[in-house]
Amino acid sequence: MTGAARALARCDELGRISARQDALERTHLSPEHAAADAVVAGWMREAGLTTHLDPAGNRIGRREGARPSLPALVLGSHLDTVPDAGRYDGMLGVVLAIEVADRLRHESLPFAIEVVGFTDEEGTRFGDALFGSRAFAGGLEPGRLDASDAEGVTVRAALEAFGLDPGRVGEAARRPEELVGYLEVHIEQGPELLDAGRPLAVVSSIAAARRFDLEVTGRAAHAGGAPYARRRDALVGAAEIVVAVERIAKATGTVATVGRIRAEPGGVNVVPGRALLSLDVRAERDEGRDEAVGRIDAAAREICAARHLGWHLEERYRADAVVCDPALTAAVAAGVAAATGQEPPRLFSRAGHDGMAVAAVTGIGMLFVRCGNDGVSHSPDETVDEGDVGLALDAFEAAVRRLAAERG
Ligand code: HGY
Ligand code: MN
Ligand code: MN
Repeated sequence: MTGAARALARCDELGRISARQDALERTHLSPEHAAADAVVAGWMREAGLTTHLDPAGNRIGRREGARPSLPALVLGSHLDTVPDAGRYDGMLGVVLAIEVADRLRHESLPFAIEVVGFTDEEGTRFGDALFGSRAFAGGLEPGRLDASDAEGVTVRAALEAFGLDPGRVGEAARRPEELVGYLEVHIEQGPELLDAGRPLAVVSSIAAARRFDLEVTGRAAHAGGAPYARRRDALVGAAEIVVAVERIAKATGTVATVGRIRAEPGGVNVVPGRALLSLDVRAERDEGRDEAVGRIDAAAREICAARHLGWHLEERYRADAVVCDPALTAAVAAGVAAATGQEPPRLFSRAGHDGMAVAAVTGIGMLFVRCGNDGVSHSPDETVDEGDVGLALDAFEAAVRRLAAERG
């Protein structure tokens, strides 16, 4: 079985570890997280890595370099998913990192190799994202352990239920001198490589992002007896805001998405008195992101004022744009050229990644793999081509070998 075939088979195996029968959903500190963690730990051991779960719930496998306790080149991605996810977002990067560690297991390298399966890159369960990678980089915000999920379970309680000590999460933090850099292979999660007819790309930077909970408040009323002139319909106001979000994002060259909306009280014969929405805004630069947020907020206030509605937005997540490290990016580009015979295209990533957090403690480099099926991701229709995955694995291995050669 080739490394690419084994990697895809392992993505299929992880794709079957889900909280739902009908779809893939595996969230932070869930029983499914524990089950996937155990499987990945076994694969790490098979690849010659010594493995442990760090205090934040990240699965880490390590093999020493030519001498013990050398700084580590970290290879990895995340093991958690969005609701109704695809099998490759995150998982492909972890299993390919294990394949590279396996290929290099007999090499005496000038650095240690660490493979990391980060937890909670998506933020699906508790709302904020990058929990594992921010803990790894020592950047976990105060109060993160007090966030709670839809059942009211806090991160703190979930860590304890998972067998971890919330008081020790800070010990997951790594020091810059312990690390050589971080490389992540990830599916592109868009159509650019598909449209260009190219299998791989080097990532230049990762987009800036902010996420919000939005609340529009009106007055519940009878769907029959309430005349329009007296209605304060929160859902109609929210609908106008959703359209304004798309208009403003297009006008500012950013991307903004309302992924979730809920009307309350939710009776078919009741004018909604409250509407709750999510908002996800991204841009290549922090300034562009923040300008779009400002314009969306202003437009929403105008819409709500005209309809005598209340408006509130609360930020749940913020990540500034991150530029990939030039030396690591050059190694990834050289690896792609060695594997494909072509210089790779450079893309900025509109999707967020753990590298946004890890960049706080060491340089990052990323390699994108073409997505099939119109480039769709965050969907069970996510696909990759085995030949592309084979090229990605060869490019990933070549990049690590080049970094080893550079460090002598
Ligand atoms: O939302 C993102 O961009 C990433 O998939 N977490
Ligand atoms: Mn994702
Ligand atoms: Mn991802």
